[in-house]
Amino acid sequence: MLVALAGGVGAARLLAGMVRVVDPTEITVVVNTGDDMSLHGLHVSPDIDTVVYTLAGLSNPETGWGLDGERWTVMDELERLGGETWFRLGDRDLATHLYRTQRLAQGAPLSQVTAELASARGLALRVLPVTDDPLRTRLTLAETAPGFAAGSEVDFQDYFVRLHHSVAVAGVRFEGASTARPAPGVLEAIGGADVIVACPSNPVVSLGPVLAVPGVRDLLEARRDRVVAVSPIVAGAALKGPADRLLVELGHEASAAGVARLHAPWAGTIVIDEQDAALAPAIDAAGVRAVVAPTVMRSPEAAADLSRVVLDAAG
Ligand code: FO1
Repeated sequence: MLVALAGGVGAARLLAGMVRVVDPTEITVVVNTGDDMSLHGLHVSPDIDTVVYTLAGLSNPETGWGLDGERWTVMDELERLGGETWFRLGDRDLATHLYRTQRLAQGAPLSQVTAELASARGLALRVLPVTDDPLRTRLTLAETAPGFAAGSEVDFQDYFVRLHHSVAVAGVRFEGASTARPAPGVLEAIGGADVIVACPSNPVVSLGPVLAVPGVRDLLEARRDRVVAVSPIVAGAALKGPADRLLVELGHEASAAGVARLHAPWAGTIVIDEQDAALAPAIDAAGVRAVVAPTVMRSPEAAADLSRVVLDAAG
């Protein structure tokens, strides 16, 4: 049984390869919910939807989020009304948020709703939110940004989308983490997994919230020899998103070695790209086994090859 700890686009890409190598019914994905937001009265869970859409073959290949072949008639009309359209919700994507919001209002936990949505999209693997409780990533800005003063705290999507994550960050916290409980099945899956994969997600704002849910980090540390991380940083840069800048802004090193050191307490192995092969000795010296392989996934086949590397690394 394999468990994947996942954020958004990078994780979804790896998982699209993983399901070609591992029986999907043997895979449980534990997904970050710190990016979730309430917008237009709807509960939006971007990282869950990115994983589900990508694995269902429905996602927009350019953006990595939302549905492919999307129409925007609702957003266009909302624009005409003067409504909020900075966060783009496509016509079909809206159905997901309408369904999720309605089911949550009926009292169904997020994990149940997520299972229904994954099943409706034909997925055989299990997709679990890390928690059913409120968990929201908040970032403190290190400088002024349009509409926000230096030192102000913003929601994740304000930082990521409204501000295009082009603002320095002084701090990150995960509101609700201290009282959040792992969703049903999360600790059991991690506890019973033969392999635990930390997907190439943003270590700070994608894996950070997952690890912040009480019980998760402790269990991963206890099972460190089963955990294989894939570095989201290649040659000192993030392939997508602000991971490299966030690492530096928060006092870490934006390199595969920096990621390895950050994950060292709970990830015994890290797969790093061939461009970072020279970092392997430093990573080994940090007590993490470095496995060098191509990690840039330009196709599902490449993601499948990387998945094989991860499985081999786990032994
Ligand atoms: N990202 C953007 O940069 N602009 C958007 O308008 C946007 C809309 C959106 C709608 C649904 C969804 O599931 C994701 C969406 N994203 C958008 C991406 C989202 O901000 C990121 O996928 C995650 O929150 C970070 O991984």
